[in-house]
Amino acid sequence: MSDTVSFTLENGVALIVLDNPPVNALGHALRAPLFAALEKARDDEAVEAVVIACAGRTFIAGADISEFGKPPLEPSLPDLIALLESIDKPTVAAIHGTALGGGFELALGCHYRVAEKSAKVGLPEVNLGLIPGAGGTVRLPRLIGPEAALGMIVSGKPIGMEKALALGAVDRLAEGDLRAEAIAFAREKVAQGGPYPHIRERAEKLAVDLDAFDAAVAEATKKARGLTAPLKVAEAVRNAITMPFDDALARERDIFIERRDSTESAAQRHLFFATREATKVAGVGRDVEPRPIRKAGVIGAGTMGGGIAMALANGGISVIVLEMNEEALARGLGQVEKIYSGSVTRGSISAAEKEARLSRISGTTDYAALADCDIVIEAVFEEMGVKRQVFSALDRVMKPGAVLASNTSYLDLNEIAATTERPQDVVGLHFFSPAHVMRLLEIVRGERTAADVLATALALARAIGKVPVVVGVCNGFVGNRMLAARRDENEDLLLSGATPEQVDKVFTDFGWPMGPFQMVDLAGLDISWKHRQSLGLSAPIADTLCEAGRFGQKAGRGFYLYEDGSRAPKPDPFVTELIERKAAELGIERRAVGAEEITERTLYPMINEGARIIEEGIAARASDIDVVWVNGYGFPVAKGGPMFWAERHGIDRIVDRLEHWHGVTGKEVFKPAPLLRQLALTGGGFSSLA
Ligand code: T1G
Repeated sequence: MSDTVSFTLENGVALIVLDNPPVNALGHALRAPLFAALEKARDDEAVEAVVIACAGRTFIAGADISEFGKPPLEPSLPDLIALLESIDKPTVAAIHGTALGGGFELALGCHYRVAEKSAKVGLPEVNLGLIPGAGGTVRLPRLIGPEAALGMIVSGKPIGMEKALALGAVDRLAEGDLRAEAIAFAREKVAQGGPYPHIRERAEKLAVDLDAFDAAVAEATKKARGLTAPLKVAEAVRNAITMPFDDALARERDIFIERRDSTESAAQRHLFFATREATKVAGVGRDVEPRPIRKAGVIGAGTMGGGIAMALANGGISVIVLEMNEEALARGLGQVEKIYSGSVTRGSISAAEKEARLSRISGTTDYAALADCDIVIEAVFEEMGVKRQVFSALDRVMKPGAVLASNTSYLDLNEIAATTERPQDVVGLHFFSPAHVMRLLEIVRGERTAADVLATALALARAIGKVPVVVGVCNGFVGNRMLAARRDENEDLLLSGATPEQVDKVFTDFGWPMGPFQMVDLAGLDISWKHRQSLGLSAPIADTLCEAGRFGQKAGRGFYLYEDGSRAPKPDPFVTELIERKAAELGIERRAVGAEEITERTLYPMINEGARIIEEGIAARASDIDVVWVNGYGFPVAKGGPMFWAERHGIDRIVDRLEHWHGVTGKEVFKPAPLLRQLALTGGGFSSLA
């Protein structure tokens, strides 16, 4: 047939095997020969049944995402499945690995599904801003029931075979050789005789109470977080209940095409590839072996140290936490236990899983106890002298080849590495608080960091479910450096005439989970106050609030009031009066400040700093910056990240407004970066830099 599709006939069963590495994505190179193979199976009288299997590590993992946005090539996936459903001989999908998206939809076009016990099936299109576009929202409800289908497709999470068998999503689990057992299964069905009903003809599970279904929709889409696709999934699944099959199928395709062509989906597909691209690091090819990590050490049992220890334990790695004294150690480990207990109470993990994770975490006050760790991550006070002391001690104690990592959020890693005799083993692992929750991990590459140490950091990130981005050494690396570029303007906008709630609303309208003033109230104004003091900086309004003990939510007041322990921010006349007074002291005549100005004076400096970061090589590519901001700071997924958004918003427009605000304020953060000017002139975007 072709180099991607083979066709063999064994004892009346046509075995069609797809081979399109790495994940058998259903690109045109696969669809065309597969269509021919299915026609052959349909028309050849010697064929009594059909088995579709895949070579490599997985069954079809979906449509080829890289084809979206390009002119569609026939045959389409729906054409393939329609052909499959025209075959009145038993058709069986032999599933291993992850049958996802269009792959699972193709399997649903078969009469039966036989799977390996370790396989998973799912419809994750919602993660790409899409809905299934080849019948998934119409066939799956018929197979497993509308509510079960709704939960799977809105969450986008695959299910394992135990659940899939119980729901009826697969018909049999293979005990041994998948292909042989799928062929035997097909022979059984031939022996039983027809007819062989397709899923499209089965409607018994659609008899559900629509009010109950609508209630399930409300529950399932609660976490849509402003994304459209989850809501559209619900609409399509509801159509499967209320409409004839073909009408629901046609409506599904219309919705899929509308979503595929949306900026929201383009943003989410950009992030899919950007996240994977970020793991491709210059000088760290696939031939560079990571060092094995069996045991880790963490220095410091505070909020960050405890969170990092949990992240490691959650990834199955045993951890020994070092603190300066027993009391601090007990306090830190006690906090870890409390957080795990909270997860059990909320039903996030079982009590057994809590015990399993806790069993991987131990404590010590003696550096010598860390000697045989494969990696140690320090999370001590953010002060260079303290870091240097810790690394000197580690240099004396740790076995040769151990990786020495700093969780510093902005200090010079090269200076830290120079404290040791082994700078090549030193790397930055910048976790984001809470470290056991936030997915971003900035891997800071020092001048001397060895390639296999970077490979080790990347492998560790994958093992503990983090999203890694390798960054260079500068103050704040990527995320915090861009945040600093925005931060000064937050206060200046208040002095200019905006209120905290006006600024925060512009952010939440944009899609951020919360605005900068709600965020600093949540994090604690005292944290940033100490940071400013360490840098000799001031912020007239925030400093005054701190001097008054108004540290934010934890103090019941900050930029907002939090009455009776509520977390709901209320505007506070004290803050309004303070802003007016400070503006008067500074001779600033306050005026109306519009939403556009707020966006220009906060988001544009970030993008400008991002351009500088690319120019300096601190980030290897613009999409790495998008990955940082979406996974570490809550930048709205639907906007694809600051650099993706800037390219679509118009870089020339951004440069023009930066010029304006640079003229008005004279501030460096508004002076357009040369790269930004160049892109504005050429009309290219950041993606043109690839
Ligand atoms: N299309 C194109 N390339 C893909 C791909 C896909 N569907 N899935 C993976 N890749 C590439 C990926 O970019 C990487 O490339 C390599 O394969 C290994 O991926 C009509 C419309 C399958 C669980 O959303 O979840 O079907 O970096 O590093 O960690 O209704 O890939 O090596 O060059 O992620 O082992 C629906 C997406 C599509 C599944 C494997 N399907 N993929 O994880 O490897 S839309 C998905 C994954 C659709 C239909 C709709 C994962 C994986 P490179 P990887 P992994």
